[in-house]
Amino acid sequence: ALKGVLFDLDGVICDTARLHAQAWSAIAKKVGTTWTPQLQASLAGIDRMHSLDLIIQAGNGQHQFSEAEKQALATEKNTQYLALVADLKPTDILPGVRIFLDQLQQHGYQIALASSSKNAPLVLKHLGLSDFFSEVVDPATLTHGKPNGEIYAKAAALLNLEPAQCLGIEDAAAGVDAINNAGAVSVGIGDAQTLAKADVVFPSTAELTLANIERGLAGEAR
Ligand code: G16
Ligand code: MG
Repeated sequence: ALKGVLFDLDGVICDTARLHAQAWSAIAKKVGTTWTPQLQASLAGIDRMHSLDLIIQAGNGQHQFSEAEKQALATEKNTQYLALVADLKPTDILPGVRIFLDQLQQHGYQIALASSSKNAPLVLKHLGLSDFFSEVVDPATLTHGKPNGEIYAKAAALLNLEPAQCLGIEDAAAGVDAINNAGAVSVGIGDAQTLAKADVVFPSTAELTLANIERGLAGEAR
């Protein structure tokens, strides 16, 4: 039986992508990369340094960035991102998420966070959700980023559960792959085609209820 639920943060609990985009687009301009919706989408769930590499790669390749230059750019992005995070409020929680967390708690599910973001605890605090999450994976302890399953395997282990006893909830294809690679049950939020590998997909967080998830999983040929 399912006993735990492992949440992604960006795109599942809060639209922090909007804030990451604001901060990254300034960096993109600096390194001579045109900011596009495609580039923004490719950064979903990707950790900070790999995101920077993708932004630099999308440019004209005229300048080789040293490790020190990259560190400085990443720090600049994060300073800007933190200034934006400081304004987050409980009203920035995505639709239905707060009610779903209440429902999970009432039904005795254990809840953990599996975000690639080093700022995730701070975001949860501003949203007033910290108390729901008994465990938060520290991405600094990981060897591999999503789509590797390590982060979801770790989140399940922190709850003392097997991955197969857990649902993972993700909005990005790389995240759904990470859940599947860990051996947990995957719930996708977003476009059914993009997230075709998820065990069940809902168009938005507003559909996240235990009943909908049970119905979705039961309807699936397994
Ligand atoms: C999030 C975002 C990514 C971001 C990453 C690292 O992942 O989707 O765009 O680059 O966190 O964030 P930070 O720079 O704050 O450590 P997730 O896993 O919450 O979707
Ligand atoms: Mg996400």
